[in-house]
Amino acid sequence: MRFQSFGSLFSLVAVVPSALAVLQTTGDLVISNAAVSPDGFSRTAVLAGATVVGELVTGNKGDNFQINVVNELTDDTMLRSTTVHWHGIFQEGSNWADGPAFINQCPIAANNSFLYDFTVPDQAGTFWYHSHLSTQYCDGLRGPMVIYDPDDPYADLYDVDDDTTIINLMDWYHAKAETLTFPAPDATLINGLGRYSGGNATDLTVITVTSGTRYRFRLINLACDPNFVFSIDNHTMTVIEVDGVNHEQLVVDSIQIFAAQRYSFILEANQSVDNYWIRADPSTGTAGYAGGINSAILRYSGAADSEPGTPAVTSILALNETQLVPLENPGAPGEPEVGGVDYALNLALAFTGTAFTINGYSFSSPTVPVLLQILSGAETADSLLPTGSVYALPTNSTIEISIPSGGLAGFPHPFHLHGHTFDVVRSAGSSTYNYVNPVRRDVVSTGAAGDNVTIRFTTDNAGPWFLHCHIDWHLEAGLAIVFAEDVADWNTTQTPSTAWDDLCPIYDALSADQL
Ligand SMILES: [Cu+2]
Repeated sequence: MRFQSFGSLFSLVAVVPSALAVLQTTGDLVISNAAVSPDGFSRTAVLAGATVVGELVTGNKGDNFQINVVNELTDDTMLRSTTVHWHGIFQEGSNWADGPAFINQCPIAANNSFLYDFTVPDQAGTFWYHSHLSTQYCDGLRGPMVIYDPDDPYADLYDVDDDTTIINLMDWYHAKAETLTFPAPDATLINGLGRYSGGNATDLTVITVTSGTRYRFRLINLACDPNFVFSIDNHTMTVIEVDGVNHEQLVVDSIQIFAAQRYSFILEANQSVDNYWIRADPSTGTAGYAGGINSAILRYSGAADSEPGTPAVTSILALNETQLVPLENPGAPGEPEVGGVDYALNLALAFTGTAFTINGYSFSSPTVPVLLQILSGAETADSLLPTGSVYALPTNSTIEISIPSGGLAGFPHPFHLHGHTFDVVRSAGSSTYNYVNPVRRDVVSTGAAGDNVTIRFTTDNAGPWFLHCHIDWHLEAGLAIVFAEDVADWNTTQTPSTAWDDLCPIYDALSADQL
């Protein structure tokens, strides 16, 4: 089906309401069930702030956040408990507020609330939040989070940077996550609207720009699985931020963005007043743009209220990760040679046909959160559960992790480390090692057969930190480990709230239909 064959196009295109709810540093984030039909197919979802794109959470660099997650989930055909992870936030000194269930906390039971209290002293940029309980975020619990920098070094490059310049890319499933095994998504949503193959020509998101104005767009991949090749017809994009880290300007015409990654780019509205396709071609699901799938609309003020007629063109300036250079303090810790660190670890990945393993162990959640195991008396890192999946890291040390993914089933796997950014000294698609100024980020594609993506960071943040594939179906199938950082000091460095102490007893008392 081609969009030219549709009938009354003009009436089918609607502008997304601009008055999105915003939660600024402090307040309630209500998690609830509701029926939604972002692509014309109605299903019950798990929502943050009652919208398909969860309520925007914002603050400034240096702010303290006090976000009270209120669990009003009632639908027992999906998980009723929840947690929220603040993706990319270091949580230094507040590991208990990081969010992953059974690593950092027990889930929040329905009809309960839990206060996430954390400070963001030295980070700014584009982040997001999502459920970190099983595959719950695939049912909808995900939204953007932006930390603004009042002293942004790139402030002179753009005129507009607000809640209208956030571009949320999502995969969307018509079935509930618990019923799915390694599924393909039904639709791509851009800012909460999209179409599915074989569906109706429902409303698409319209992003309006004014000719002559420069915009800082914040692109977020909130997907459970696909990476997207993102582009905007007739426009280049100047990338300035990668996963909450400022980078030197890099002009591109397309961006392959993996699950959980973010980019800020400058777009100058310098083309003729018209409509242009915004494209996000997914790696799984239905590719292409037939019938307006995987699309949204960039509309210049004054242009007709219609769908664009611009054709898809071949990218000639695709983003290449090896060309990204951190703006501040570039350079990887350690010596400029393979293994030139205090502690080097190789991750051998495998797939059994149903489960993923790392160095022979498939991750499955312990019943007692890793952090609580120490606080409640476990003596040594060796005794931490789950067996084979927890690695004690020496404190104040340089760390190198190599991940030869070798075309493992389901590749490319985007790996995310909690509690840190890392320097990617060897990127996917490259056999060159760069210790001088490699990209710094918190999610990296581990590539295909022949790749050996290698990252470095310094252990300066005590606590248990999850390292996992951010394809949520793969995490659920065990593609994860936990780093126990400075474990000997958790009893003094980790100070959870009393409400945190109460989470496990409440959760453990739930009956099966209340989980
Ligand atoms: Cu994966």
